[in-house]
Amino acid sequence: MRYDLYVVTDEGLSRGKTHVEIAREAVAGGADVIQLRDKTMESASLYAAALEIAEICKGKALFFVNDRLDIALAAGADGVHVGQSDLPADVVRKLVPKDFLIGVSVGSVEEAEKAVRDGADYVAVSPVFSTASKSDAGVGHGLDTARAICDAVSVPVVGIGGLNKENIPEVIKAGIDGIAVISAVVSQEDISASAAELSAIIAEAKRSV
Ligand code: TZP
Ligand code: MG
Repeated sequence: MRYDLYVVTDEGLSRGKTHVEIAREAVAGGADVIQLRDKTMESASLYAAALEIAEICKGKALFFVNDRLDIALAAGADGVHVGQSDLPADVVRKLVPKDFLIGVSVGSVEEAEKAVRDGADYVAVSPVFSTASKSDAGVGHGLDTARAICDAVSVPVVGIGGLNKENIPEVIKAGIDGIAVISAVVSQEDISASAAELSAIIAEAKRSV
């Protein structure tokens, strides 16, 4: 599984673009993963968006739904992404088909190790740096914590929070496998070009580690 460029959709930060438009443009630019994230949309609309995004991602990118296991399963997504206050990963694991992927947000080595024991396929260090894109994200855990988590677990480790083209090289250097972003792609004028640019920076950074 490739988690190199992981784009999280957000209609509040996208200059008016819908989740589906964000996903289409990000995948066209080479995003490896799309996560549909919306805390307020009604289930029917979220399901409709998820169905379209599943089609867009088919054969091109992995597709995760944030938090909403029901929507992820119903729309045929590749997986669900849960946080520390969502349905626990071990409970999710009991409810899903064998090949269904589970991602878990973590902020410490202990949380990362527990997530893996509970059946996580990847963990996301969240947030790596402080960010205005998520009001309750909290203070960034920083690169030392990111490095410690990468050393502690054998599943892929994604980083999220304040990541951009300037800091990607140092984040990759810390051992992070995947760069998850909202604003560095979703808020840009040209989503596809921004995704392509970040993908190239990630690839170059990985060649130099
Ligand atoms: N989870 C932790 S930080 C964050 C989420 C969804 C927001 C990331 O947005 P940005 O703009 O890439 O900092
Ligand atoms: Mg959540």
